Amino acid sequence: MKLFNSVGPNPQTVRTFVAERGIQLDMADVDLMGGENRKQAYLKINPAGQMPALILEDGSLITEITAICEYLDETQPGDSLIGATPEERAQTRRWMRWVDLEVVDPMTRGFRYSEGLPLFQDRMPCFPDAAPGLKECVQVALQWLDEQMAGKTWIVGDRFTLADILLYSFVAFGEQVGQPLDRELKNVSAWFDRMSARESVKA
Ligand SMILES: N[C@@H](CCC(=O)N[C@@H](CS)C(=O)NCC(=O)O)C(=O)O
Repeated sequence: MKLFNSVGPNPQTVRTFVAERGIQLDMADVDLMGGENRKQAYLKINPAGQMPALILEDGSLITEITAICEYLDETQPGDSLIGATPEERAQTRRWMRWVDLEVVDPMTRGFRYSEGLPLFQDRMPCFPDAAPGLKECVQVALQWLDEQMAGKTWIVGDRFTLADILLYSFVAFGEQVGQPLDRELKNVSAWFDRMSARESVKA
Protein backbone atom coordinates (compact mmCIF):
# COMPACT_ATOMS: atom_id res chain seq x y z
CA MET A 1 0.00 0.00 0.00
CA LYS A 2 1.20 3.50 -0.75
CA LEU A 3 -0.29 6.85 0.25
CA PHE A 4 0.26 9.73 -2.15
CA ASN A 5 0.57 12.64 0.26
CA SER A 6 0.87 16.43 0.16
CA VAL A 7 0.24 19.60 2.12
CA GLY A 8 -3.41 20.43 2.82
CA PRO A 9 -6.16 19.43 5.25
CA ASN A 10 -7.31 16.36 3.29
CA PRO A 11 -3.94 14.53 3.47
CA GLN A 12 -3.57 15.83 7.04
CA THR A 13 -6.77 14.02 8.02
CA VAL A 14 -5.37 10.70 6.77
CA ARG A 15 -1.95 11.26 8.37
CA THR A 16 -3.54 12.07 11.74
CA PHE A 17 -5.80 9.02 11.48
CA VAL A 18 -2.85 6.77 10.58
CA ALA A 19 -0.86 8.15 13.53
CA GLU A 20 -3.76 7.59 15.94
CA ARG A 21 -4.20 4.00 14.73
CA GLY A 22 -0.46 3.25 14.76
CA ILE A 23 -0.48 2.20 11.10
CA GLN A 24 2.75 2.12 9.06
CA LEU A 25 2.27 3.31 5.46
CA ASP A 26 4.65 3.96 2.60
CA MET A 27 4.21 7.58 1.54
CA ALA A 28 5.14 9.43 -1.63
CA ASP A 29 5.05 13.22 -1.47
CA VAL A 30 3.50 15.20 -4.32
CA ASP A 31 4.17 18.92 -4.85
CA LEU A 32 0.62 20.35 -4.62
CA MET A 33 1.77 23.98 -4.53
CA GLY A 34 3.73 23.41 -7.74
CA GLY A 35 0.73 21.72 -9.38
CA GLU A 36 2.37 18.27 -9.71
CA ASN A 37 -0.98 16.69 -8.76
CA ARG A 38 -2.56 18.14 -11.90
CA LYS A 39 0.13 16.78 -14.27
CA GLN A 40 -0.05 13.65 -16.39
CA ALA A 41 2.14 11.41 -14.21
CA TYR A 42 -0.09 11.87 -11.16
CA LEU A 43 -3.33 11.86 -13.19
CA LYS A 44 -2.41 8.30 -14.21
CA ILE A 45 -2.43 7.43 -10.49
CA ASN A 46 -5.52 9.47 -9.56
CA PRO A 47 -7.55 10.79 -12.50
CA ALA A 48 -9.27 13.29 -10.16
CA GLY A 49 -5.90 15.03 -9.72
CA GLN A 50 -6.38 15.58 -6.01
CA MET A 51 -4.62 14.61 -2.80
CA PRO A 52 -4.37 12.20 -1.11
CA ALA A 53 -4.70 8.86 -2.89
CA LEU A 54 -4.16 5.35 -1.55
CA ILE A 55 -2.91 2.62 -3.89
CA LEU A 56 -3.50 -0.93 -2.67
CA GLU A 57 -1.21 -3.94 -3.22
CA ASP A 58 -3.31 -5.03 -6.21
CA GLY A 59 -2.90 -1.58 -7.78
CA SER A 60 -6.44 -0.40 -7.12
CA LEU A 61 -7.09 3.20 -6.18
CA ILE A 62 -8.95 4.60 -3.18
CA THR A 63 -9.64 8.33 -2.98
CA GLU A 64 -11.84 10.46 -0.67
CA ILE A 65 -10.34 10.75 2.76
CA THR A 66 -13.14 9.17 4.76
CA ALA A 67 -13.16 6.18 2.37
CA ILE A 68 -9.37 5.85 2.76
CA CYS A 69 -9.61 6.02 6.57
CA GLU A 70 -12.54 3.59 6.72
CA TYR A 71 -10.62 1.11 4.54
CA LEU A 72 -7.56 1.33 6.79
CA ASP A 73 -9.72 1.12 9.91
CA GLU A 74 -11.31 -2.12 8.71
CA THR A 75 -8.18 -3.80 7.39
CA GLN A 76 -5.57 -2.91 10.02
CA PRO A 77 -5.29 -4.40 13.51
CA GLY A 78 -6.25 -2.27 16.50
CA ASP A 79 -9.29 -0.54 17.92
CA SER A 80 -11.62 1.07 15.41
CA LEU A 81 -11.92 4.86 15.27
CA ILE A 82 -15.26 4.52 13.48
CA GLY A 83 -17.06 2.25 15.93
CA ALA A 84 -17.35 -1.27 17.29
CA THR A 85 -21.08 -1.73 16.62
CA PRO A 86 -23.49 -0.70 13.82
CA GLU A 87 -24.91 1.94 16.16
CA GLU A 88 -21.47 3.41 16.95
CA ARG A 89 -20.45 3.39 13.29
CA ALA A 90 -23.72 5.10 12.31
CA GLN A 91 -23.13 7.87 14.86
CA THR A 92 -19.59 8.47 13.59
CA ARG A 93 -20.76 8.50 9.97
CA ARG A 94 -23.68 10.76 10.83
CA TRP A 95 -21.25 13.34 12.18
CA MET A 96 -18.69 12.90 9.42
CA ARG A 97 -21.38 13.58 6.83
CA TRP A 98 -22.38 16.70 8.76
CA VAL A 99 -18.75 17.88 8.98
CA ASP A 100 -18.22 17.26 5.26
CA LEU A 101 -21.31 19.16 4.16
CA GLU A 102 -21.40 21.98 6.71
CA VAL A 103 -17.71 22.69 7.29
CA VAL A 104 -15.32 20.98 4.86
CA ASP A 105 -17.08 21.90 1.63
CA PRO A 106 -17.99 25.56 2.35
CA MET A 107 -14.63 26.21 4.04
CA THR A 108 -12.54 24.84 1.20
CA ARG A 109 -14.65 26.55 -1.46
CA GLY A 110 -14.57 29.79 0.54
CA PHE A 111 -10.77 29.56 0.60
CA ARG A 112 -10.36 28.54 -3.03
CA TYR A 113 -12.59 31.38 -4.23
CA SER A 114 -10.71 34.06 -2.24
CA GLU A 115 -7.29 33.70 -0.55
CA GLY A 116 -6.63 30.54 -2.57
CA LEU A 117 -7.74 32.02 -5.89
CA PRO A 118 -4.23 32.47 -7.37
CA LEU A 119 -3.55 28.77 -6.76
CA PHE A 120 -6.94 27.39 -7.81
CA GLN A 121 -8.32 29.60 -10.59
CA ASP A 122 -6.59 27.57 -13.32
CA ARG A 123 -7.43 24.23 -11.67
CA MET A 124 -11.22 24.40 -11.27
CA PRO A 125 -14.19 26.76 -11.77
CA CYS A 126 -13.95 29.48 -9.10
CA PHE A 127 -16.71 31.88 -8.01
CA PRO A 128 -15.18 34.72 -5.95
CA ASP A 129 -18.60 36.33 -5.33
CA ALA A 130 -19.64 33.24 -3.39
CA ALA A 131 -16.67 33.29 -1.00
CA PRO A 132 -18.09 35.54 1.77
CA GLY A 133 -21.34 33.56 1.94
CA LEU A 134 -19.52 30.23 2.04
CA LYS A 135 -17.31 31.45 4.90
CA GLU A 136 -20.41 32.65 6.74
CA CYS A 137 -22.00 29.20 6.32
CA VAL A 138 -19.02 27.69 8.19
CA GLN A 139 -19.41 30.15 11.07
CA VAL A 140 -23.15 29.41 11.35
CA ALA A 141 -22.43 25.66 11.35
CA LEU A 142 -19.81 26.00 14.09
CA GLN A 143 -22.21 28.09 16.19
CA TRP A 144 -24.77 25.30 15.96
CA LEU A 145 -22.10 22.70 16.75
CA ASP A 146 -21.10 24.69 19.83
CA GLU A 147 -24.59 24.16 21.28
CA GLN A 148 -24.50 20.45 20.39
CA MET A 149 -21.09 20.04 22.08
CA ALA A 150 -22.33 21.19 25.51
CA GLY A 151 -21.26 18.53 28.03
CA LYS A 152 -19.51 16.43 25.38
CA THR A 153 -15.80 15.64 25.18
CA TRP A 154 -15.77 14.51 21.55
CA ILE A 155 -18.15 15.09 18.67
CA VAL A 156 -20.09 11.86 19.05
CA GLY A 157 -20.01 12.08 22.87
CA ASP A 158 -17.44 10.25 24.98
CA ARG A 159 -15.79 8.37 22.10
CA PHE A 160 -12.86 9.85 20.14
CA THR A 161 -13.51 9.13 16.44
CA LEU A 162 -12.59 9.92 12.88
CA ALA A 163 -15.24 12.67 13.00
CA ASP A 164 -13.00 14.57 15.47
CA ILE A 165 -9.94 14.10 13.26
CA LEU A 166 -11.84 15.26 10.17
CA LEU A 167 -13.27 18.37 11.78
CA TYR A 168 -10.00 19.26 13.49
CA SER A 169 -7.93 19.11 10.28
CA PHE A 170 -10.24 21.63 8.65
CA VAL A 171 -10.78 23.97 11.61
CA ALA A 172 -6.98 24.06 12.02
CA PHE A 173 -6.65 24.77 8.29
CA GLY A 174 -9.21 27.58 8.61
CA GLU A 175 -7.04 29.14 11.32
CA GLN A 176 -4.19 29.41 8.78
CA VAL A 177 -6.18 30.75 5.82
CA GLY A 178 -8.30 33.55 7.20
CA GLN A 179 -11.23 31.56 8.65
CA PRO A 180 -10.23 31.47 12.33
CA LEU A 181 -12.24 29.70 15.00
CA ASP A 182 -14.43 32.12 16.96
CA ARG A 183 -13.12 31.72 20.50
CA GLU A 184 -16.52 32.87 21.81
CA LEU A 185 -17.64 29.35 20.90
CA LYS A 186 -16.58 27.91 24.25
CA ASN A 187 -17.44 24.25 23.71
CA VAL A 188 -15.90 24.01 20.25
CA SER A 189 -12.85 25.97 21.49
CA ALA A 190 -12.35 23.57 24.42
CA TRP A 191 -12.65 20.62 22.02
CA PHE A 192 -10.19 22.30 19.62
CA ASP A 193 -7.66 22.71 22.45
CA ARG A 194 -8.10 19.05 23.46
CA MET A 195 -7.43 18.04 19.87
CA SER A 196 -4.42 20.38 19.54
CA ALA A 197 -2.78 18.59 22.49
CA ARG A 198 -2.79 15.22 20.67
CA GLU A 199 0.57 14.20 19.22
CA SER A 200 -1.12 12.75 16.11
CA VAL A 201 -2.18 16.16 14.78
CA LYS A 202 1.50 16.95 14.11
CA ALA A 203 1.83 13.97 11.74
N1 LIG B 1 -12.95 14.97 -1.76
C1 LIG B 1 -11.51 14.81 -1.74
C2 LIG B 1 -10.88 16.19 -1.67
C3 LIG B 1 -9.41 16.17 -1.97
C4 LIG B 1 -8.82 17.58 -2.09
O1 LIG B 1 -9.52 18.55 -2.39
N2 LIG B 1 -7.50 17.67 -1.84
C5 LIG B 1 -6.81 18.92 -1.94
C6 LIG B 1 -5.67 18.96 -0.90
S1 LIG B 1 -6.23 19.35 0.72
C7 LIG B 1 -6.16 19.07 -3.31
O2 LIG B 1 -5.77 18.07 -3.92
N3 LIG B 1 -5.98 20.32 -3.76
C8 LIG B 1 -5.18 20.64 -4.90
C9 LIG B 1 -5.91 20.64 -6.19
O3 LIG B 1 -7.15 20.45 -6.20
O4 LIG B 1 -5.23 20.87 -7.19
C10 LIG B 1 -11.10 13.89 -0.60
O5 LIG B 1 -11.95 13.61 0.28
O6 LIG B 1 -9.97 13.37 -0.55
